[in-house]
Amino acid sequence: MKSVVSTLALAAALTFAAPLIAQPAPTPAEADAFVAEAERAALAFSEYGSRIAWVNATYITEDTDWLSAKVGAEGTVMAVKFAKGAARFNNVKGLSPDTVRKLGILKQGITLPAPSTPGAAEELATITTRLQSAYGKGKGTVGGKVTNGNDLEALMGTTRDPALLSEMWTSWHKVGQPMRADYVRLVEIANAGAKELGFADTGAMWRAGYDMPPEAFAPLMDKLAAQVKPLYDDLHCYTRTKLNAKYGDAVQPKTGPIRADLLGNMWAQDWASIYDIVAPAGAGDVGYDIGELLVAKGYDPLKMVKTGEGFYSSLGLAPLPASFYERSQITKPADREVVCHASAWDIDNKDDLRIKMCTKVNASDFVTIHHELGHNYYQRAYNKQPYLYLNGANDGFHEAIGDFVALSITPDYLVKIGLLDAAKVPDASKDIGLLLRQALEKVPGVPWTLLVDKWRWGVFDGSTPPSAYNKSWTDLRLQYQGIIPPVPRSEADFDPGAKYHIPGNTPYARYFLARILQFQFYQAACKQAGWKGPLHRCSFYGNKEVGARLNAMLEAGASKPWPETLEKFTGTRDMDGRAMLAYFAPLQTWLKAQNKGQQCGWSGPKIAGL
Ligand code: X8Z
Ligand code: ZN
Repeated sequence: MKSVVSTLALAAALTFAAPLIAQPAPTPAEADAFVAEAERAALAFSEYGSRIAWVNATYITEDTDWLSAKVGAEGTVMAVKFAKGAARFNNVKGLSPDTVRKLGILKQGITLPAPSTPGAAEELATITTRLQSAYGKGKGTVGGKVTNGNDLEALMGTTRDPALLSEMWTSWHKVGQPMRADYVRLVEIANAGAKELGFADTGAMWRAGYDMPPEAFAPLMDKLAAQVKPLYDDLHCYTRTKLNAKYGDAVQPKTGPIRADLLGNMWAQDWASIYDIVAPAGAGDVGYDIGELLVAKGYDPLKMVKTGEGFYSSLGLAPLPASFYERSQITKPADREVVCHASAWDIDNKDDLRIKMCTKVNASDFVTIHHELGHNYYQRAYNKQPYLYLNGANDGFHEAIGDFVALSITPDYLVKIGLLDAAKVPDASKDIGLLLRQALEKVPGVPWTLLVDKWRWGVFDGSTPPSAYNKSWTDLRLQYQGIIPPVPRSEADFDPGAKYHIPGNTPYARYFLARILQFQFYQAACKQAGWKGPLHRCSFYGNKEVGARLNAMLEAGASKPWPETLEKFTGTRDMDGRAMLAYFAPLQTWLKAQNKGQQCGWSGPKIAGL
């Protein structure tokens, strides 16, 4: 239905309801026929589901919620039948590799399964719709003024008054409170569904989608996180010192965790907006700000999107269809409630591509546009694949494409597209500033993207009972991010509900993988382009060879195990944090020097294995 995020869920969700003839020993030919019928039926359902989801997300009303819940329940019922049907072929010998792969996708590709109990799928779909729409309609306050979530998000980046920041943070987090009971019930239903499909719980099902033994997935994430943790710790320490200098001991002490609302982002997941506070003193500063450049040059949201498209065109990818501009939601409609959280959609599995954003003219949304377009180009590139392969090599790939492209937004690139005057290109003495700004955008996402699904996995497997939902969230935030809420929390709160992907039920490990993968893709593309300078100055804008190789990776969709696809583009079969570390290496050396004499780190529960 919506966005790429749930395309596969839908794929599986769209599962068909064809009558299955129980046979004691099914044959490979029957498995092939089953898969073919599944793909046919899923494709037929897909556009119907997507159009309803689109209307609901771009026009939240009682009626569109009703429609969305109805189609969601239909999709889930079909998906579950499909997954169960696929399991009939578990022990059949002589299946083709494609059939084995597709049966696997059918068995584990549902985000929230429902059990066969009458009414369960309907109840689950009603809950998920209600949660998503509650988030979309959520409001907070700034100086007592009621403000929508999208505006609050942007204001967290520009406000520097700690009392207002605390108010925005606290009022927005109230959005989660009424979701708690629904979430408890959602977990019960989805877990019952996952058990019927042979999984221990819903989280176990989510971890089964990575072409590796499911039990190897969490340790892999921990290993990758451990690679990058020293860089995060250095950045945390340096940033805390700067925040202390700006706000004083009473707001941000010199030691211990950082106050979560001071980092320029509602969830402290991207700190780029406080570059002005953190910038190296004096000559190291980069001397330009993309948001200011966009405003100065008169960019509007449409021009920002066209500029993003221009990057992909420069690689040799075909332009977006006219329907993209006719049907996308690029800015927030003034007259109705919508889900503002950015997403990319492929309505017809061919070329009815759209983005849904509430774009503001700032640097963060400029990057998000490239991110969303990455999904759209991926979707179009794999549109010749069979239905069950209409997806990323893994979900992290899908999230990484646009981010990897956006890493090419270098000063030289900005000159090429006329945003930055050539005379203003920062010289090598400003590299630390450039890297620091990139680090603020990218590095805090590592612990954050790790912990979101750690929280959900704990909720799904029961180790975090409802009575500890909020405590577990706050503890993980302290443990991994080294941050604390500006005001005390209790189990009357449900802070996870104030982050889109929890009420939106979008698995989040994908963003963790993307954080790692985008630097691997970028390093490989810069090598393909013959780049010789410092990695962070490389832009592959206009490079048709990189474009062709990228397109080959995208066209493969989910047809091959991801290590194969990764190897073709990068030469390695492993996800690896070293590309990210190489990119930031000069900065890390500098941070360590800046942090001399500081008591880095924060107290809190120790992270196992780190
Ligand atoms: O949700 C998104 C995209 C849509 S797939 C805007 N992201 C995560 C987030 O906002 O939390 C991109 C970065 C992480
Ligand atoms: Zn995305």
